[in-house]
Amino acid sequence: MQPSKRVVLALDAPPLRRALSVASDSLPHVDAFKVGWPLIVSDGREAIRLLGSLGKPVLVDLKAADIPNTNRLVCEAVFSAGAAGVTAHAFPGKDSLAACVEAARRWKGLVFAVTEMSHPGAVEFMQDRAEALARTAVEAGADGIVAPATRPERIAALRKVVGKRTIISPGVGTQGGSPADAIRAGADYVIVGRTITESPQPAKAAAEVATAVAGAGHPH
Ligand code: BMP
Repeated sequence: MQPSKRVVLALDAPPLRRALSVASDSLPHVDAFKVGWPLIVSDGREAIRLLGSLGKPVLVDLKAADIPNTNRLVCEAVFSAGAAGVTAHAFPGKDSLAACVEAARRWKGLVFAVTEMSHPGAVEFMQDRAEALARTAVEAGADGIVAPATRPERIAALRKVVGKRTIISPGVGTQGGSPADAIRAGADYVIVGRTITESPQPAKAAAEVATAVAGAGHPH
């Protein structure tokens, strides 16, 4: 993934036809696409293939959270379909995450470990353990982590744990986070979904996010 706009477009809702149209409208303003469970369940590998054919990396956000063998099988399925990266939870432990990393290496793919999520409920169980989860991500060899744009101070705290590893940060716009604040706090990329996908003018919305990110600079 080459940082330029530092925006990852999250495509969650089917139909695939609509996701592809938003992706192609937003193309000049984003560095990658992220596709999650709803589109994968409805359109599977075709979603990864067709989004990839637009010429930007596709991250598959399945938040794998299983035993090492199943995680490995999930990652192999995802990378063999043409994905550039996957997400996996860190909480099942270092061995489960390392299984993703091992599979990713065979495909020159990336693994992003989930630490503290962006929604309010993440303070119930995840927040207290987020630094430990980030340390597990580093120890397992993950390429980066997912950290919450809704709590920029938490991005800053987690940046201290992961050093130069990539931080991708969802929670911008619809969930209340600011793209500029997330970047200033230490995110390398913001992940943005509905602010773009549900806009009557997705290209304009994507351009606005990219402008806000550019205005924040990227100090790290
Ligand atoms: P939206 O901008 O529409 O809120 O979308 C955010 C995207 O990031 C969704 O795909 C969601 O599943 C994902 N995400 C998140 O919102 N918070 C997290 O902590 C981790 C995520 O992957």
